[in-house]
Amino acid sequence: SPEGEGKEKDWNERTEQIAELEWVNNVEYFITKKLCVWCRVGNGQWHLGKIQSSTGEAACVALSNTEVVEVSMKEILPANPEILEGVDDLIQLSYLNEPSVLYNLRIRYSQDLIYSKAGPVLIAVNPFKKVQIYGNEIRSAYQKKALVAPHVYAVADAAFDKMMRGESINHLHDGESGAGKTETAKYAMQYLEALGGGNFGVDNEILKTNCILEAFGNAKTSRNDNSSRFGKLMEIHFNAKGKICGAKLETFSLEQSRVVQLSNGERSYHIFYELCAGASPILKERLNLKEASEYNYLNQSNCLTIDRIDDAQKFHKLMEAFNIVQIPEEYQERAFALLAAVLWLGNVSFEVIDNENHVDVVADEAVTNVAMLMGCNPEELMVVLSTCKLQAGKDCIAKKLTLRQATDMRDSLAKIIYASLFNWLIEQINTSLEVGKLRTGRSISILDIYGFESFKVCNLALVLLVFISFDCVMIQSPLFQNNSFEQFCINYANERLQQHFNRHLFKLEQEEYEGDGIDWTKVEFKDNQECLDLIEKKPIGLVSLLDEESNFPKATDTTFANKLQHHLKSNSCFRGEKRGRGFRINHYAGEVLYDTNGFLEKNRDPLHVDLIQLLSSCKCQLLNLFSSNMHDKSLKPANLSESMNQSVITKFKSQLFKLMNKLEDTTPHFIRCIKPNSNQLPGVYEENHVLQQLRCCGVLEIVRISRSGYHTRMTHQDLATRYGFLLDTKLSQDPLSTSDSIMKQFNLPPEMYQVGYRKIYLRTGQIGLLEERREYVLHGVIALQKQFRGYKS
Ligand code: AOV
Ligand code: MG
Repeated sequence: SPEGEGKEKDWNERTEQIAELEWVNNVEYFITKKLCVWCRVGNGQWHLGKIQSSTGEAACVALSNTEVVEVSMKEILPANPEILEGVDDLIQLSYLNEPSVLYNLRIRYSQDLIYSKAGPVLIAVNPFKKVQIYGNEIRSAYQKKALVAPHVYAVADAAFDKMMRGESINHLHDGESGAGKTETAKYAMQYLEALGGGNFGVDNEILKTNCILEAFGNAKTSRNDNSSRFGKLMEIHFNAKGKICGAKLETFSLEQSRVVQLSNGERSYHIFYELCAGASPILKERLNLKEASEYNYLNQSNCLTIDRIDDAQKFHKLMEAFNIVQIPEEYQERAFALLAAVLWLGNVSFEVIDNENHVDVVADEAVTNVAMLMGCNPEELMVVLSTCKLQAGKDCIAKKLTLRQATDMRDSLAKIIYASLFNWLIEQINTSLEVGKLRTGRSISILDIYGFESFKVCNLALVLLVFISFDCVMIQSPLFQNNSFEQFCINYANERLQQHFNRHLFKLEQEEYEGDGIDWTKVEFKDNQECLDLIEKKPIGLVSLLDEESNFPKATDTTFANKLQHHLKSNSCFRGEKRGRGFRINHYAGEVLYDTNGFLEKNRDPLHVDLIQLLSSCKCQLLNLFSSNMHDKSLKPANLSESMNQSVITKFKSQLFKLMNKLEDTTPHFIRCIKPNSNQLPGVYEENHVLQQLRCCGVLEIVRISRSGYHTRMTHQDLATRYGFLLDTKLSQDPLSTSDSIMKQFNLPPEMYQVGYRKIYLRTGQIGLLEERREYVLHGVIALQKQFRGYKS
């Protein structure tokens, strides 16, 4: 081949291509050397085997169970040599194909090695059991760099080091629901707390806040017994010595509908059950509290407890956490009273008084308890729950509500109280965490957001449920959950995060190489821009159309579905349903069928002026505070009615954009959490389930790009400043030629680096050589200085 051609091709990519090429041309070699291959047989599973003979089109393969099968060559892929079995970074695999990656992760998983690397990304496979890889000893080993195996501790440690060098960092935890994001995030926090602890006392508090957040923001769903129903960004600030000096918590979009409406087998927020189970007899009496099973909001889903979870014990833990975060006891009790009020609200019932379905509130124990707990007049409460005020000229007339409207009003009140309480708690936590109010510019943020959700898509578990519950009388309630507005919001947020991930790992990287004029072969990746366009584009995107239709009084879920079909059918990520109210979106993580039922109503979520007034009239200070907050918010923009009507999805979108802006300014570390089976079982590794998740997050592409990419990059100026003094020759004025001299002096092989216009690009591991050399020289200097001082004295 002409000279220099080799250089043009990227080194590693070339080896990989050669490997694949060799494979195709060297099937004979595989036969004679008895090398292993992967072979896909009838059921779609990959099996290890050895080729016995090949016709070019097909081959006879002896599987490891001694069975011999004939398969098309298309169904055969090279397997890696045994020495590469269970490598801790997928980059090391000679043959990068799906069965090899799956197998590698499986081998590690079976040895409780739940963490692996895919280049810069940490992969965490949920063990669903306690594994002995955490705790003080292991943590300090990572801190001392005595352990280097992939671990969330290692990621936290690297982030910490980077931060101390002046970069702002964030960890992003991605993965489907129940994959382990929240747990992994907690381990990362634990590590940082241990590292930066011993100052101001905040460090102790950060982990404790998790306990409060999980009680109020997590719930049992069909996919995860402790599912986060809100997103959170925890920003931990450090001082110049690397000690924690404050933290800030930001939360996103708590799922409010869960307070009033549950799907079968799921629970509402943990706190309700914990309160009912754990409150002291005195507290119970003061709040007129009953068993969880007595409350309609809780007993509607036939699920009151979680296996192996003791709600009462959790309640005591929560009280401890409250004290650590310094929420005064008086306020704790007020908060509990409001929770009890929410529960009693669910028991408020209505009686129909005319043939137009208008209603009155039934004056029973429920409504008196609510009034007592909220500190308002029961009559007033009953009026607010069953009437609406209409402005007729100058007069205000009260109109009776229908059963449906009154129920909605009651549920709205419950949701408003709960959501306000949640936000208030976050404020309390923040007040207690922001010790010293130091904004040092040194921070690490940890983002843990609800995972991608789709019911029905991969839910063998649900199908099973149908069979199991045939004995019960549960047939009338829909066992299959529909994907609704909440899932749409969650998946939209995940779609945005995925783009952030893509941008960082693929787009920006490649753009930077090209912009800096270095040789580079592009890696294709799955871009999700079209899906985001489908959702966000103005004026014809899903969000705009939803808002438009929500403002249109006569619109129904069906007209909305038709409108979507009409305007969006040209987008390849959209598919309308022929009949009914459904539509499908082809998300990066798979296709999801949504049901428009309830979309418009959930999106409107009108803020009832009557409810705000009621809250402000209550004797409870917390409720007064909530109502004035709502007033403030609704009054800020010039047009009151407009902001009151700002739709849920619009608010969600602007929150999401704020978050993304924040993320743009920081160096991300990605942790991809993988759920190995859909039943939350230990030791079960379902290949297809794992594969789907690996495909969604483009693991193979990440490995490919980082194999052929340059992990470390530094401006020539920075390189000269840090390592220039190591040069034997005189330092040149031009940083670029200094870079060149440094590379030459340290004999870095030419395929291990590239010199761009602005920066130097190094492959993984190369910077370590330079650092070692620098440390060595510096230590020598320090030792000399010491000696010198000793000599003088
Ligand atoms: P998620 O945050 O990703 O789901 P979690 O972090 O809540 O998932 O994990 C689900 C469950 O898996 C936990 O309750 C643990 O039982 C188990 N688990 C996860 N990681 C580990 C680990 N490292 N070691 C032991 N057990 C683990 V969601 O919030 O539903 O998207 O919305
Ligand atoms: Mg979670």
